[in-house]
Amino acid sequence: MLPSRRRGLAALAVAVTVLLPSTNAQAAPRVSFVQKQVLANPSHDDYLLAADVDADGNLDVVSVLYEGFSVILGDGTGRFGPPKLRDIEPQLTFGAVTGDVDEDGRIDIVLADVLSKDVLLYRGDGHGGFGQGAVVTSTGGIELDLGIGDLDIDGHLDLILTQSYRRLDVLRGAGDGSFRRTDQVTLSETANGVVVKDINGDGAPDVAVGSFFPQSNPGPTLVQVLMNDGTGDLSLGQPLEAGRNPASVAVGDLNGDGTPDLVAASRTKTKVRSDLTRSSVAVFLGTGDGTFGPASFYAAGRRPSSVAIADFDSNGANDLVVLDNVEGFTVNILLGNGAGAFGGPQPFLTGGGFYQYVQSPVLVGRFNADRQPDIVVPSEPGYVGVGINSTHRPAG
Ligand SMILES: [Ca+2]
Ligand SMILES: [Ca+2]
Ligand SMILES: [Ca+2]
Ligand SMILES: [Ca+2]
Repeated sequence: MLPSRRRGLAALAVAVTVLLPSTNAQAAPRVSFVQKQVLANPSHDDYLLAADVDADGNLDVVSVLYEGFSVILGDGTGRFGPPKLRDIEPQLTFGAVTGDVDEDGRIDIVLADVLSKDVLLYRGDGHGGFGQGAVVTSTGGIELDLGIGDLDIDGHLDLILTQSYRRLDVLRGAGDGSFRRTDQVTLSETANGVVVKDINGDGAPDVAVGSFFPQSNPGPTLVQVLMNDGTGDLSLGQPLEAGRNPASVAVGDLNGDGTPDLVAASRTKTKVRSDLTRSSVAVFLGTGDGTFGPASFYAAGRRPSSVAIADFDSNGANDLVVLDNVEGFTVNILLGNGAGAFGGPQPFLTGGGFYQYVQSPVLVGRFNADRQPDIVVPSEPGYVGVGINSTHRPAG
């Protein structure tokens, strides 16, 4: 049952601000956040995106709902305006991306709609509004996720679409909002959690994918790395064992050697090896040539559904944020030691509520003027949870 949009709008008022200290008594917290519940009209299965949709220089949030986009404009001080709802045809998405795919200087949204089996483009008007959905391609399968990046380095954004039946398609952008389906890669697992990042340092973006719906059973599930040959053609690289159901993958330098590393968050804690019993994120240190060393596992809550990388305490070492989503949610911060190892989870932004079927990513971005990364996560119906990083300075 979808929540009533009118009810949500009528109930709108003021963001509730709650100071939420860490409840981790074991270690003195070195990070802190000011938590806000910001009205956003989300339904149970909303998918969050962060982008500057009105081109004012301040990061905004778009909640992709069953019946529309809820656009929440950031003012650059950590505050957000009232949500603006843009009705669209009913859709259900497990994956959506933002980018200026038609190169008019305005941020657009591309989403994979499971109901129509279409990939749809919504062109941004540069003021936080979006046009009618235009079909980019029809897939005929169940779309599991989208990624975006300039794979063939021609200056135009391309799309990566993962589907059921272990399919991964590359849709090459022409720069006018149209895409041409080219390569199709058969994966060893169904894939979601698409990351587009240069892994081997050749300047061509590569792709890494997790697998929330693995077909292999039982046993560890593979994170799959696809290397770009420089022309946009992808081929499967080293498979990485990352626990069971690695729903989310992030790539970044975790040990400060300048080469990208990879972390995967696994939603279940099925015992597939003894060292996985209580562990929930798998960290793979990169060699720089596209391969990775063996996994190190770190506890990160009960059922981590999303992971992202940022330096939350501004000490020069990247840290992890992991969204733990079972019934209600917790955002756990795992502080990095700069050598690729991580401390125990420090919980922040705990909220009540619900099990979210659509696995929205945890968003990391700078929503106020300081240089500390902030967090936005799906929250209770009607709201998104915002964590303004106040580690080194109280946030407004
Ligand atoms: Ca903005
Ligand atoms: Ca555009
Ligand atoms: Ca590369
Ligand atoms: Ca750090």
